[in-house]
Amino acid sequence: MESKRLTDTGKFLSYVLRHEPHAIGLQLDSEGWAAIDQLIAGAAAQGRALDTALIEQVVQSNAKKRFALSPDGQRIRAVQGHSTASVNLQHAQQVPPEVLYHGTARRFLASIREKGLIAGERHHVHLAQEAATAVEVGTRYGEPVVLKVAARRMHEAGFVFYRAENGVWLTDGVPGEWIEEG
Ligand code: HQG
Repeated sequence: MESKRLTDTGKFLSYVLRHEPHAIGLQLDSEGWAAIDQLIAGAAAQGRALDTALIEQVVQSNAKKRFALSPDGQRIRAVQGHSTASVNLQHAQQVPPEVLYHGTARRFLASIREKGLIAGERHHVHLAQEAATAVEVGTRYGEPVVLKVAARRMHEAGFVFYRAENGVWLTDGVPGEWIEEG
């Protein structure tokens, strides 16, 4: 299958499974799961043809492993990155490594210095284990800047960190004192 169709379908799935399930009348449970037959029917009503094989291929081929299928193959969810209030995914708490990285754009730095890292529309601040990943994330918004977060010391001070199924690290917010500009 050509990659454009997979990329395009992946973007659509991110949109409805993370942000706007109501756009196609889809119900997500609090862990973010949607019934695949409802997803297909909702998409069809909007003129978008999906089928199980296409959905499975997107799940498998997605480079960031953004989606997961339930063991019975009947349901799908995004593993992180939600903004919709209907989902409250209980991620696994984990002890973070000494340093995690956050990629952002230079134009956000003044506000980050003032307020720390805040989740914004999404449910968490997203952090990466590798600086290179953070560069890519920051590039989406402008000239990238990589911030170093003293994650282990933050954790020792009582902050909670989670690791999503696809390896993205999450926390509720990062006050400025834990941030170092690389
Ligand atoms: C910035 C992608 C001003 C923050 C990536 C970011 C990630 C502030 C933007 C995932 C701020 C929010 C998430 C403050 C934070 N003042 N700006 N106080 N605090 N910001 O897209 O982290 O491809 O919601 O730096 O790989 O960029 O979607 O978050 O620039 O894991 O799977 O506010 O999205 O994954 O932007 O990206 P986003 P993000 P996917």
